[in-house]
Amino acid sequence: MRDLTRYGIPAPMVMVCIPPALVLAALPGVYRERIRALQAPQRDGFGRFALKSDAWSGRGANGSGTAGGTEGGGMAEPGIILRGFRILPGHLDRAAQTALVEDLRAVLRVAPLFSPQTPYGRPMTVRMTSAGRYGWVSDRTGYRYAARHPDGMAWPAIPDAVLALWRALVSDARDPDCCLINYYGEGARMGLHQDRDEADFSWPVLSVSLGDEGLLRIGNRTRGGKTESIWLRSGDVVVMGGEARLTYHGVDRIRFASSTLLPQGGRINLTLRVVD
Ligand SMILES: O=C(O)CCC(=O)C(=O)O
Repeated sequence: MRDLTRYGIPAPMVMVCIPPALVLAALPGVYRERIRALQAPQRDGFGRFALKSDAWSGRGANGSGTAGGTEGGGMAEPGIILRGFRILPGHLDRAAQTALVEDLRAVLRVAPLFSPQTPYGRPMTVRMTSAGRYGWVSDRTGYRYAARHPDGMAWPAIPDAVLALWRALVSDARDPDCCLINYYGEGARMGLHQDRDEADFSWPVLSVSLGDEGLLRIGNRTRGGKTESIWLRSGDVVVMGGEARLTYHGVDRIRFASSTLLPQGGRINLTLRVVD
């Protein structure tokens, strides 16, 4: 049986044995969305799916020659599919998460977190920095990739452990150009948006969550319409590719201090992108 409490569904609701349709209808919306997310893999036959080969569509599985493909048969791992977002709960164990945080501290010593502004001059609540050939920046002149940190230094290299994740889950034929590092302190959030500053949308975006839980909201390929949400926890990895590559998404809130990974609390999210 799946551990539904892991998705924030209270234990008593899990234990009572009444027809699932009745339970679903009676639940508040946010619980309903989580249960639907859990059911999705069973509905579409992706209760288990092979990474690289079908973790996303568009590259790799059919021998496009530019992605990792299915060599080795792919690694099967339980996952959740929500509107095409492939979520791998707990992909990184605690030791891997801790090691990754250490790697990121080294990045931040060279390229500190900064507070971006929207093009409309409003400060974003998320602080950020990047590693790789490009970093993502935003200020009064717009959203864009830049070769340098706003303070003028080149971005540090993407840590090996992060590249290893990309190579294992997405492609070993081409590395990402940018590892955007978002830090969500208490009260930080990210509005619904599309990731569309990259040149080639056939490359997926790979996202890694560390630290406090964050409520990911997933919308549609155009603005508006119904959305669904799922709590992401430390160690969860998400692949946004294929049809989901241009889907609106955002983080409504975090549960500050819900994780012990970061001593000061907060949530780190990494997104790996091929830029040009
Ligand atoms: O924090 C997250 O889980 C999502 C981050 C995101 O959407 C982005 O950086 O574009």
